[in-house]
Amino acid sequence: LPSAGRVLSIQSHTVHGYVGNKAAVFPLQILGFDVDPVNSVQFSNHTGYKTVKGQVLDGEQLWALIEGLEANGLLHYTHLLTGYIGSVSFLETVLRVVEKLRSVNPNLIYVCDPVMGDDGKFYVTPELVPVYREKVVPVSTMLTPNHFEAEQLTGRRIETEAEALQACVDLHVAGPSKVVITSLSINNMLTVIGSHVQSKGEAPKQFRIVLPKLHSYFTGTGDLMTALLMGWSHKFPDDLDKAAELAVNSLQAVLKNTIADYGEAGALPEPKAKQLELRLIQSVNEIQSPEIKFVTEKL
Ligand code: ATP
Ligand code: PLP
Ligand code: PXL
Repeated sequence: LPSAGRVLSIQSHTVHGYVGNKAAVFPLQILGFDVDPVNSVQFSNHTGYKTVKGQVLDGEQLWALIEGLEANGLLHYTHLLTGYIGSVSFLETVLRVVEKLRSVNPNLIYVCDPVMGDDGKFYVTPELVPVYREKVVPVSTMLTPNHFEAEQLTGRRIETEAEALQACVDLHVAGPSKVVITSLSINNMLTVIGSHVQSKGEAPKQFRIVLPKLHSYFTGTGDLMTALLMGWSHKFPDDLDKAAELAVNSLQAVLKNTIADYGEAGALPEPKAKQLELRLIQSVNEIQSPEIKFVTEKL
């Protein structure tokens, strides 16, 4: 079977549990990619636990890895994937990586999850906002902000679906041809909004997928969502509606399996508790061939 492509995935590593690269690498492998992970941090666990120990990679250390690959002629990537990035200097180095990878492969697809925060709150330094906005968004191919991040990147409040669709248009103008707003909270439902332009300046194709909100708090779902969107977009490069439908349905199946597994063990924590871990490995079939329960509505 031919490889779907070779991905450089710059994300967190947690020893225990599934966020960052631990949430992205396995599904991408299942979908046929060769994945080369760079671990931007190595932590014992994600930050929802009471203690976190570990190490952070700095920009110079990231660049050293790129130099090693380059010296051996190993820098040919079809895709770059980035998620949570904690500092301006690391994000600036990621920009150098984009430029370097594009000098080797001008067709490099850069999928960026501009992780900054959620529910009106930052979990990174707000100094990252102008860097994402002015430098990263323009070089990304696909962008997967949540509600809060889309507001930060456009500088405008998003309170209605129409405003979310307009935010996608603004982001297309700034750079990416594919935008998915991964979690818009409207009427107590969760709406995923997608938008795709074939070429600059044309009217985008837009869609929504509406999901019921589950009463648990998951960590790593944003990372998994972006990986699945990237994976399915490779199979359906001109059909973001379809790619997003597959990604969303895989993800919902993972969440269903996660809740069922904790529930059976009598270990389902309070809805607000943040120690749930995705049952990713147990969901290999649902990642490979999701059953479609939530459908895309074209707008
Ligand atoms: P990031 O901060 O990484 O950009 P995000 O905030 O968009 O990501 P999540 O809020 O975790 O990430 O949502 C990503 C996807 O996970 C949603 O589109 C939805 O499909 C699913 N999801 C997450 N939490 C829930 C929930 N409580 N109920 C139903 N679906 C959920
Ligand atoms: N909290 C912190 C500190 C994070 O770094 C992240 C990472 O994105 C999250 C929460 C949310 O994770 P996700 O949106 O992938 O579920
Ligand atoms: O995107 C989730 C994530 C990534 N990296 C680290 C995290 C989390 C979520 O808590 O702690 C280090």
